[in-house]
Amino acid sequence: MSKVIKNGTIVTADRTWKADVLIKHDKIVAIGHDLHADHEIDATGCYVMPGGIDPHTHLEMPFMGTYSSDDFESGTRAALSGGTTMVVDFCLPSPGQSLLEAIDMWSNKSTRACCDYSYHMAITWWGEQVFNEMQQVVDKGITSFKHFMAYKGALMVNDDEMYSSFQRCAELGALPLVHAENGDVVAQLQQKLLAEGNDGPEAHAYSRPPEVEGEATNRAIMIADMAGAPLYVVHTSCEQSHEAIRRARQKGMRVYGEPLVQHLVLDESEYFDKDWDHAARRVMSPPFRNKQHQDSLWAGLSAGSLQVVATDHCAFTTEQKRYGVGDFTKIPNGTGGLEDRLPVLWTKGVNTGRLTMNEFVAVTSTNIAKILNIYPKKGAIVEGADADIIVWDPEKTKTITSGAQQSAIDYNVFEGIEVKGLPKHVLTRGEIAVENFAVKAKPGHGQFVGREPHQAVSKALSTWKELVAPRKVERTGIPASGV
Ligand code: DUC
Ligand code: ZN
Ligand code: ZN
Ligand code: ZN
Repeated sequence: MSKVIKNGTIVTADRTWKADVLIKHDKIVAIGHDLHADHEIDATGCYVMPGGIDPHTHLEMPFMGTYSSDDFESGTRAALSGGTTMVVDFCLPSPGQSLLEAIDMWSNKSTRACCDYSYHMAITWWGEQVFNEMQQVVDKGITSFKHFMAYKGALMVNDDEMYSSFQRCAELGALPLVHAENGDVVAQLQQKLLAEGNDGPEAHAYSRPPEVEGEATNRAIMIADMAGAPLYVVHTSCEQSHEAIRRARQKGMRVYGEPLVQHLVLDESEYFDKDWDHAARRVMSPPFRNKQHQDSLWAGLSAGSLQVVATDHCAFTTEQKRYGVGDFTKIPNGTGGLEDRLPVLWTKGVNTGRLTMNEFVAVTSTNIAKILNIYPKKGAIVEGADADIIVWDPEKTKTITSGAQQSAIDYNVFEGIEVKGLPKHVLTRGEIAVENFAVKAKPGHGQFVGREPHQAVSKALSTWKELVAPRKVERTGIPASGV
């Protein structure tokens, strides 16, 4: 069946204009005037934008002795309800586990996804098996590899492992990602704080100051440069990390930074002089920062030194958070945000003048589509693109409250914030998932989106032996993604 979105104003990352959008099956087939179809969607007074892409979610993830509470069904329903039509989740092998086995596990979890999804593969250990399997992972369309520089004794990888993995990424045309915090320093600060009797959630913030993030970001950038690889820094939360990214980009390195909507909008006062549950519900890594760091992140988004706004959606119930009563290091790290990312960013960014509408589309959708090499299938309103589209009502308001949310948890970190600007209709590959603000997402509709590798940037070495032998690395760069 064909559909047409009529009378709206199309907003993409690079232009704003009035036109109708014609959809057949799952694709956009025409953009123009006086288009007709079996079914009309009226967009009078609304903006027609590419659906949001959240490149950083943890759905049903085993972590800190439990599992994050939103699975692929509730998580992607939440995503669609807020205008996000694709998520990229982290496939997380336990140390020693085959990467391919982990992909099978995640494929089983994602069968009831309501919107399209892809995966990043986490490198949680290193060895010849991982080196070899990375090729097969790329062949399956997973072309980004995440490295945790924190969570010592669990997920953390060391510098030698990271350097080897980055070199392997460079030759496979894959993009390395880092969670940049100095895990050794964090572990020491945690022990010191506990020994001094600081066991509450506010100590979580003290144990992860901006310096641990700035140091790790800079270290990862230098290692990526030596390996000849680009780098994507997830959840950039502070000026120290942003500064390292800015500097690297100015030198011509392809380094990308991803602030979270939570860090842009919520600050460290959420941890102090608050009741235990309130503070613990906001424990995530990195923690919320002060106003100066927030200003730095906003500036980076409008200046282009930071490219993507994500959520790191990793939702735990209050009951799960209470595993950390008496020891803040046991509070499961993570917050929700999937369904609120777009309305909150629009309200605090576009409505305040910090972002233009086009910049909003760039940082919520188009830039990450380019970085992940899925543009213009995703992130664009052009003929031939997937019909992942939001019809956005800029006048519609609501007050965020957990009682009305799709996420499975019992609170919302944005509780009480009034947003202005909400998705009236949402289409996921041509299917209506939100109609007149009512959610109609269908479990199982979502499909895996495989990605082509980027141009490989270093000479093929292809055997583990060559990698462990010292060699000269040439810095050749990868093709510009234009962001
Ligand atoms: N940070 C979180 O807060 N949760 C999930 C993993 C992470 O790095
Ligand atoms: Zn119809
Ligand atoms: Zn992280
Ligand atoms: Zn994360």
